[in-house]
Order: sequence, then structure tokens, then C-alpha cells
Amino acid sequence: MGHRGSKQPEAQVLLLGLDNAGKSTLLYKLKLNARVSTVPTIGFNVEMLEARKNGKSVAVTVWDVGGQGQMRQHWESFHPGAAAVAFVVDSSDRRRLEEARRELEKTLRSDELPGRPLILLANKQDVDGALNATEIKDRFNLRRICSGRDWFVQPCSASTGYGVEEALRRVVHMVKFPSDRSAMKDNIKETVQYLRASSGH
Ligand SMILES: Nc1nc2c(ncn2[C@@H]2O[C@H](COP(=O)(O)OP(=O)(O)O)[C@@H](O)[C@H]2O)c(=O)[nH]1
Ligand SMILES: [Mg+2]
Repeated sequence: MGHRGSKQPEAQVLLLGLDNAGKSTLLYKLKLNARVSTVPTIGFNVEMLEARKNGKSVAVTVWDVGGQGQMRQHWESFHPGAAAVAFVVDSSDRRRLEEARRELEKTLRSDELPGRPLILLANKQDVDGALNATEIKDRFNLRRICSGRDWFVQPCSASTGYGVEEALRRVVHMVKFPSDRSAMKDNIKETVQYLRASSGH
């Protein structure tokens, strides 16, 4: 990161969701378009993805912040630089849907994310009995909790790749790409320093 000399517009996307939702699998599916085995994310993964918008090349930096309990307190440190939120849900885990919904609602209430678009990734569609995109939308009461922002529900399977490219296209479509990213780059540096300091590295 930070070695690119070009003025390519860049946006930060926060990849959030409970642990085990499939965030890391999704990120590496997007990055490599290949299936990889993941380990539970302790800190965070970050990848810069190239995409096109209106015939121009753009960069989407995706931050996969660990979903486990003690990492959730750090989600907020990533909010200020985020142009969009991608929230991953394990559509087959009915037991934890309400927990996921609460986390999403809390995230969207953040003062640092006013009007930022949300893409809800209804993941694990390959699993028998998984809720479909409409059911997820209704369970999450998205129309209510997303008032004042663009939102979209994308059914996908990070394992098979179904819906994954489509998800990135949706994000690119919804995100605004400001031309001056210098302030945002400083923001990222500060966030990384903060996280390193607080994890003792
Ligand atoms: N069947 C199925 N399993 C998935 C899918 N996405 C992720 N998984 C599995 O769910 C588990 C958690 O995935 P991971 O990416 O580590 O979740 P994270 O904690 O959100 O980063 C792993 O065993 C993945 O192989 C999917 O779309 N379908
Ligand atoms: Mg992970």
C-alpha cells in the first residue's frame, strides 16, 4: 500500500459481519478468484482490488476487520475513512441472525458513516435451507434501518463464487470516488498505527 504513484480514484470499503460469516473467504475469492482456506481473522486483512467505473480504472480497498467479540470494539476506528459498508451474513445460520442484525444496526448508527451506502451480502446461498435475499432483507428490516442511504442485498456464495463479482460491481456502482484521497490515506495510516499500538505489535 502507499507505493502507487497514480491518481487512480480510490475508495475504502469496510467488510463487516459476525465471525464465521465468510468475510475472509469472500475477500480472497474476490482477490484471487480462487478458493482458499482461511483462519479466523485476529487482526484484519486488507486488499486493494482494481475495478472499472464509467470506463475509468478505480481502486477499491477492502478492509476485513475481524468479527470476533474483542475485535468488534475496533470496527469504529475504521469508520471515518469508509466510503461504503459491506456487511456479510451467514444466511444459513438462523440462530445468529438477530445478533448480526443488531451489529449492523449499531454500525449504521455511527456518526462517522452518515449516508454511506450499504451492501448486505446474503452469503452461503449454497447451503440447503439458507434464507434468500428477500428473507434476509425482511428479517433485517432494512428499509427501516437504512433510511437515508443507498442499500442493496446481494445473494452470494463466497465458496462457489456465485454473486461475488456482482457484489463488487454493486459496490463500485454505489460508492462515490472522490478525486483527492490524500486525507483518506493519512486516515488509514493513523488507523493502522492505532491498531498496531493497541494490539502490542
Ligand atoms: N458453504 C459455505 N461455506 C462458507 C461460505 N463462505 C464461507 N464459508 C465457510 O465459513 C467459515 C468461515 O469463513 P470465514 O471466511 O473464515 O469467515 P469470517 O470469520 O467472516 O472471515 C469457513 O469454514 C468457510 O469455508 C459459503 O458461501 N458457503
Ligand atoms: Mg475472517
